[in-house]
Amino acid sequence: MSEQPSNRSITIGAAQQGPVQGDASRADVIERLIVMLRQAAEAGCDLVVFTEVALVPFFPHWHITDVGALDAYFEQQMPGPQTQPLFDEAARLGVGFHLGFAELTTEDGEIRRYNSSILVSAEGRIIGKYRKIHLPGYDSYQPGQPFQNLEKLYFRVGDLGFPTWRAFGGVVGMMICNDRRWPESYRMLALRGAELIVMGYNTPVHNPANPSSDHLAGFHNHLSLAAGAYQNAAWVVAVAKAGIEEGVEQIGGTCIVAPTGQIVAQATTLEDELVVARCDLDLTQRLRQATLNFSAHRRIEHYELIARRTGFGTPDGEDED
Ligand code: CDT
Repeated sequence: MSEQPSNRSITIGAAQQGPVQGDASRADVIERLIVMLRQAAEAGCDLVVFTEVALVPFFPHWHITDVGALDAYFEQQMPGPQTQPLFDEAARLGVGFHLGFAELTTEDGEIRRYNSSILVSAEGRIIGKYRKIHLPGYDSYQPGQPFQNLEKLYFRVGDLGFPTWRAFGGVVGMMICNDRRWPESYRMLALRGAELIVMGYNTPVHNPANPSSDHLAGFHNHLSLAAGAYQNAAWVVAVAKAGIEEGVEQIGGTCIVAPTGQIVAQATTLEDELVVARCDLDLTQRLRQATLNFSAHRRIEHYELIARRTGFGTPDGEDED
C-alpha cells in the first residue's frame, strides 16, 4: 500500500444493502440508497458503489411466469421517474455512483432484458453502461430446489463487452456478480487499462447445485476478488445485497480490495452499511511497472500456441483408447 496518497487518490464508499423484501416499494429502496449517499458525502466519498439489481428483490430466485409481473422488476428508463431522486441527490452532493439494475429495452424491434449497471458522474450524468456477461444458473424452472437461479431465463447475455471509461481521475470498469468468478472478466478490463473495477453481487449462502461448498461461499467471494485485484493490479470494489431476502440467505462480505490483493475495508453486518476506503489509483501503475508489467512479462504468443495445440481444452498426453 502507498504510504503517501498521490493526487490520484479517491475516496470510495461501498454501499452494502440489507435485504429488499417483496413489499418494499422502489421509493423505499431509493430512500435507503439516498441515506447511504448522504453518509458517503459526509465521509468525503467521490464515488459510491451500489449493488447488483439494487432496486428490487433478487427476482431470479423465483419462477415468474406472468410477463407483467416479471417486467415490474425491470427499469424501462434510466433515470426514470422513480430513480431520478437518486440522480438529483448525487448531483446535489457532488458524489458519483454505480448502480446495478434490471434493464428492459426495445432494440431492433424486440423487447430485451439485461442485468445491467451504470456509472454516474458527480454531476449526475451517465458515463457508461455494462450488461452482465456471465449469467449463472438455469434457463428453465428447476423442480425440488428451495429457490431458483433463473438468470439465464430472464436475461440475455450482455452485448457491450467489458468497456472501460476515464472517470474519477482514473480508468474504471464494471462487472456484475458472477463475472467476478471468471479471471477473464478482470483481465479483459485490465487489458483496457482498468485501475478500478466496481461491481455488485447477490450471492446466496446455499448453492443447490453444489451444497457441499456452502460453508465456503464467503471465502470464495473474497478469494475471487483478491485474486482478480492482485493478478490485474487493480482496485476492486464489491458490494453485496446481504441478509435474508424473501427467505433466501445471502452472503455479505462487501469489501474494497487493493491492487495488492489486500482487503482494506470490509462490512461487518448483513444490513445497509457503508464501507469507506481511500484508494490510491497510482498504486496500480507502480505494480504494473514491476511484477505485473503486462507488456514485459505476459507471454501471449505462448498462450496462443498452447491453446492451438490443445484445442482449448484437451489435456496433452491424454490416454487414447
Ligand atoms: N447474481 C449472481 O450472479 N449470483 C451468483 C450465484 C451463483 S451460485 C454460486 C454468484 O456467482 O454469486
